[in-house]
Amino acid sequence: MAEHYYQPEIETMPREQMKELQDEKLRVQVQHVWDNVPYYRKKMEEKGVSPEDIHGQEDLKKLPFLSKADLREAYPYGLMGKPLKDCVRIQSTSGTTGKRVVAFYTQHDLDLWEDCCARAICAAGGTDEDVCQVSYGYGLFTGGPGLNGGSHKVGSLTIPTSSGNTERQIMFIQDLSATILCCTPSYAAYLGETMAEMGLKPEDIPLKAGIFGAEAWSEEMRRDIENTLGIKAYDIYGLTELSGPGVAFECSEQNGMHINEDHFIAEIIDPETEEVLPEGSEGELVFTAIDKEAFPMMRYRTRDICSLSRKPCSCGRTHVRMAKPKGRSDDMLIIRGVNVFPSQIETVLLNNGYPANYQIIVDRVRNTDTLDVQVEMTPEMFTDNIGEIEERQKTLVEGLKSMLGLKAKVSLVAPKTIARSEGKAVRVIDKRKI
Ligand code: DLL
Repeated sequence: MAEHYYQPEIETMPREQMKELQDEKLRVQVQHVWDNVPYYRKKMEEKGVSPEDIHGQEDLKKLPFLSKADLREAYPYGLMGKPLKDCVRIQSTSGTTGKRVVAFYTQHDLDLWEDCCARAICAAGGTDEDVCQVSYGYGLFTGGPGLNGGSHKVGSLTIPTSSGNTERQIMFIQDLSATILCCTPSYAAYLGETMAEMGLKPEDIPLKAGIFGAEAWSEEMRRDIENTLGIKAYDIYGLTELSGPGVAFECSEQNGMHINEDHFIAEIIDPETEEVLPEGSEGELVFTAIDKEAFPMMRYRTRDICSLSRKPCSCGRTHVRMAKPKGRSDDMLIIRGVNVFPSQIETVLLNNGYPANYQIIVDRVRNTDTLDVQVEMTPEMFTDNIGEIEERQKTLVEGLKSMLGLKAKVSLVAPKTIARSEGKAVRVIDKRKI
């Protein structure tokens, strides 16, 4: 299939030209922020930097960072770059602790966000012939509204099911011939499981592609979803602070997500020293939004851990690619001094044939951290033969030991005992913080 772009002149723009475009937008944006966002201007003044010091992205490092703490401090209006009367929408994060992030959008900001989502849908093969079922949550969460807007721009017939009511989702996929499914990977896995229970095979449904994101998911989980739904599964990344889904998206190569560089400049920093790291290094992703008006994020620290690659991509897109984020630095567990990402545990479980239905329970018993991984058996594995279960548990304990360098306790539980998620899955229960 020939590669399909939404805005080919931008998506395949030669790199030199892209840099010029970014530098020009960055200069204008720094001036905009200086003139209109006193909170950030103060930070710049404290660092002794003014708009005249910023000529292009090589000067980015002179600018101060913004973090979640700044967003909390400035909540709700302190980081706005436009008066409220020029704004047409707010969206908010799904966070459960502290003040949520409230992001503001002008019509221009909504347009650029929806363009990014339209690019993602086209990269997954979507056209105006497609029927796009959007099963991300609608409302304050950006997943539903973002992909909905992108789907309209592509001209696909959009089914705004939102999340939940799983059997009805499957009914719509079948009756309305949905070809593209947009939801979190954990919900896609649950839809696949429910379909199988309903006796449906991949060839019984018309889906061809899925656009899944909003949470970290492993390559193994991708393979599982692709097999159970009979589709090609594409990753999509984004965050409310920068607009929502579509900051970056996968192409047919499925090898990293192209960052929409005409809107967002990415850097990778060492989270401890805050130093910018060279291409290919793993570190914290930092973004500067160079043409958002209402909520102009400068050097925003995402806390997501990944690396960047500028290697040419066979899809023809020239935009830099980010590797699948391993997880957030604040998702990283430190267990008995060892750094553990939930995605590493997921890889071991799925490589051993288990479904992505698991929970990680961390506790502290007599001053020692404990790691307990509960994982569901598939109906085919399910048995009451204790010896067999113990053998299976032992294999997983060994697999985890070699992946993490740490001894975990593994408990195999019966199918369907771990709660399913319709949005972002909650994988970790850290009782040490309670
Ligand atoms: O999750 C936006 C979104 C919606 C992205 C739908 C993709 C699809 P927030 O609720 O603000 O926004 O959460 C943002 O989710 O910093 C990452 O930690 C994580 N995240 C988002 N996409 C991915 C992904 C939406 N593809 C936070 N892989 C981000 C890994 C992801 N983590």
